[in-house]
Order: sequence, then structure tokens, then C-alpha cells
Amino acid sequence: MEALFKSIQKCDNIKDLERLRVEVFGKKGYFAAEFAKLKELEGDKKIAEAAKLNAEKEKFTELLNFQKTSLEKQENENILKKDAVDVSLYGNSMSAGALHPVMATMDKIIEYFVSLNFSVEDGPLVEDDFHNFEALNLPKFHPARDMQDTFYFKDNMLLRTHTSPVQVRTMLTKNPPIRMICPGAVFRPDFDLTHTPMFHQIEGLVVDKKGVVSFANLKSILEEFLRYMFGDVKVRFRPSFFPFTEPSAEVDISCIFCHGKGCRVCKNTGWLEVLGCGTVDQNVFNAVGYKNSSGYAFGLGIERFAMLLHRIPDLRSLFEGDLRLLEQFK
Ligand code: 2NM
Repeated sequence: MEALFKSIQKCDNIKDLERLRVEVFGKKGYFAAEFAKLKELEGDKKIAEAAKLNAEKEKFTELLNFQKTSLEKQENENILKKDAVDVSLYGNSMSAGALHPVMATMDKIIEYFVSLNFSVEDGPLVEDDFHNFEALNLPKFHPARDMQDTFYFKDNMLLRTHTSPVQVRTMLTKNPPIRMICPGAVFRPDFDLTHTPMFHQIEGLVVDKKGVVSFANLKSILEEFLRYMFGDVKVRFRPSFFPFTEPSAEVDISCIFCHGKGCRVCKNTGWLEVLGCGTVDQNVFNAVGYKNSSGYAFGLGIERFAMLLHRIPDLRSLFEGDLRLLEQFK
């Protein structure tokens, strides 16, 4: 019994401790045998021996419990030590994403017009002949309707070639005054150095009662807009032609690369063309049933703005998904 007591005290793991507990308290263990021997004793001897055994039993129980708790504690500490994580170590850095420069430019433009109370509208990418052409004063045999310039589906459906059909849809569902922009993707079957078959436009439209909106309003809003986008630039309007506006103009800014002196980007003219605009043609108002209205509209290509703002020389790099380009816009 002394030997058993010593073994328990020296035991250094839970498994062995459990084995010892069985040796002490099990059916074939020490106490089972000792208590069995009591049968052979009588009277006071029996009482004294039983009391001695009970006292021993208590001591063993105490010792086993004590050993068990301290071994469990030790074992837990070992596990914690083994699995410890050093929270002060550096982790692997994760790279965060960022808006594509075209979308960032789109957002910047939208923000400007929203601050001037323009609403932002959108519409379907797959359009019909009426909304994309007919209502916009592009008559049946206009060259823009050519297979060369438009992606066609069957049944006269097509991929919109500009965002103007959104303006047509808005005019068909709302009455003047209208003050809207429509950003989005548009499609034309061109693919070369300066054209991709999908690109993005923002067009604007303001309509009110006849006489309220003028070309002068258009001129001042676009001048302010271009200075917000490009800083201190000169702005000039050149007479031009669009089927949906009359009169029409193209808008140039002084070259932001050479400040008007002449360089490769502006082809030595000192000017960069950035916008088209005009006062809305009466035929467009007739097509949507507007009477006694006047209005102005404008349109721009977002990729061109993004390229000028960020000095990106090749349009196609905007669509290649090369992380070396995209990572510069975080
Ligand atoms: C441009 C240039 C000039 C334009 C006109 C219209 C509408 F629907 F009101 F007739 N939407 N967009 C417009 C006018 C677009 O883009 C170069």
C-alpha cells in the first residue's frame, strides 16, 4: 500500500493515473481485497481494521483527485503552449481592389451633374430601331444604321449604339421639365487603335417650355463642367452636325499636355475634342409627342475622358485587365 501511494505521487500522466486508480479501487484492486479480508475478523479487531481501511480509502481518494487535477492542468497548459499563435507576427498582406478607371471617371462625371440636380437614368442595352434611330431623327437610310456601324439581332433588334434611346424613353414617360443624364455601355462594330466594340458614354438632356432653355445655357454648363474635370483649360465650340440636334457643336479644350502650344497628342492643333452637343432637333420632340418645348443635349465618351485624365496612351489597355495598369488606381 505504501508502494501504491508512492506510484500515484510520482505518476506523470493521466493514462497511468487511471490504471493506478483501478489498481486501488477496482473490483480486483487493493481495497476490494482488503475489505474482503474483514470477513475473517471479529469484534473490536474488525471495527478497528475497518476504520483504518476507511481512513486509508479517504487518503487515496484525496491523493488521486489532487493528482488528477494537477495533471489535467498540466496537460491543458501543454496544449495551449503547443498551439500558441504569435499575434504580433506579420500576416500575408491582401491586395485590395479598386474601381476601374473608366468607372471612377463615370462616377466623377455623375457626381458633377447630380450636384446640379440632374437625375440619373438607365435603360436596356438591347434596343429597337425606334428608340435607337427613328425617334432620334436618323431616317431609314442613314449610314449609322448600316450593318457596318451597328450590331443587329434578328427582328430589327440591336445593341444600342449610343445612350440616347434612354433619353427617348424618359421623354416618352415623363413630361418637361426634364433634367437628366444617362451613363452606360454602348456598342459599335469597330476595333482598332482608338475604337473598341464596347465603350461607355454619358449623355445629358435638359428640356423645358419653349424659350426657357437656350444654347447659352448649354454653353455655360459645359464650360463649367470641363473646368471641373480638367482644371484651368480654355473651351471652344465648333459648329458641327448631329441628326438629333440643331444647331450642333463639337467642344474642344486647350490641350492639357502642351497647354495649347501643339504636341503629338493634339496633333499640333493645341486643342482636344471632348464633347458633342446641341439644341434638340424639333423632329426629336415630334417623335416623343412634346409640343412647345426647347432643350439641349450633349454626349461624351467616358474612356476618352479617363485616358486624358490619367494620361493613358492606349485605349485597349483599359480592357485588357492587366493588373499592372489597374493597380495604379488604388
Ligand atoms: C451627342 C451630341 C449631341 C443627344 C441628343 C439626345 C436626345 F435624345 F435628346 F435627342 N441625346 N443625346 C446628343 C446630342 C448626343 O453625343 C455626342
